[in-house]
Amino acid sequence: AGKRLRVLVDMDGVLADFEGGFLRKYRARYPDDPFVPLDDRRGFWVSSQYGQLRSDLCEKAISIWESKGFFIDLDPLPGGVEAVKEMARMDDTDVFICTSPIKHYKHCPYEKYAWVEKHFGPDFLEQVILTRDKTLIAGDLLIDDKPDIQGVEPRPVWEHILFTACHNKHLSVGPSQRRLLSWLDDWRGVLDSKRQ
Ligand code: DGP
Repeated sequence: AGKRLRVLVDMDGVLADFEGGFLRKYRARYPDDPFVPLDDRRGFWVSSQYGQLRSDLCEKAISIWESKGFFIDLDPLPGGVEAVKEMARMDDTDVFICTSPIKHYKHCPYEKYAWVEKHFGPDFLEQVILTRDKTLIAGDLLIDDKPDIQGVEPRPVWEHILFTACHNKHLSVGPSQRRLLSWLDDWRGVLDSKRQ
């Protein structure tokens, strides 16, 4: 019998459709301004690409996710909630939702908890980790759509599995970096590969 497997799952871009929710609310609020179609998204930071499109669009983009209701209204990405619930039921497996709140804290942290309660139920709030530095969190796997996950710990203990998103799908990553293309991909195989 091996030790328990600990899986850390990111929220925005992995469980919750941040990019889709952003684009929908941005276009509703700024219908006369240009936007970046999801197929044209490049780079993790939405505000950087909007700022490159036109300098005033950086702060308009930021205004969207700083608004009340942005995070709670995000739709679940296909299969994600079901996959995490299944992981949580697996023998010898602990799963945590590991997410970085934005620094505008008025709505985001509250709504992240509310989103987990809405889609997973109140008992699952026990599994939520809010941190701006994921390198400090110990786990066997971190499933996350951000290509470069850095912090004060130079040697995080997890293996980062890059979850494919519109902003990272064209990135060529090193041969050692594994990807999950979506929740239809073989996430069970990835977990099994880390079990002793
Ligand atoms: P995480 O996915 O846990 O690494 O959290 C990153 C958060 O930052 C998530 O809520 C998405 C959000 N985000 C995306 N683009 C930008 C941006 O350009 N600026 C800021 N401040 N946050 C962004």
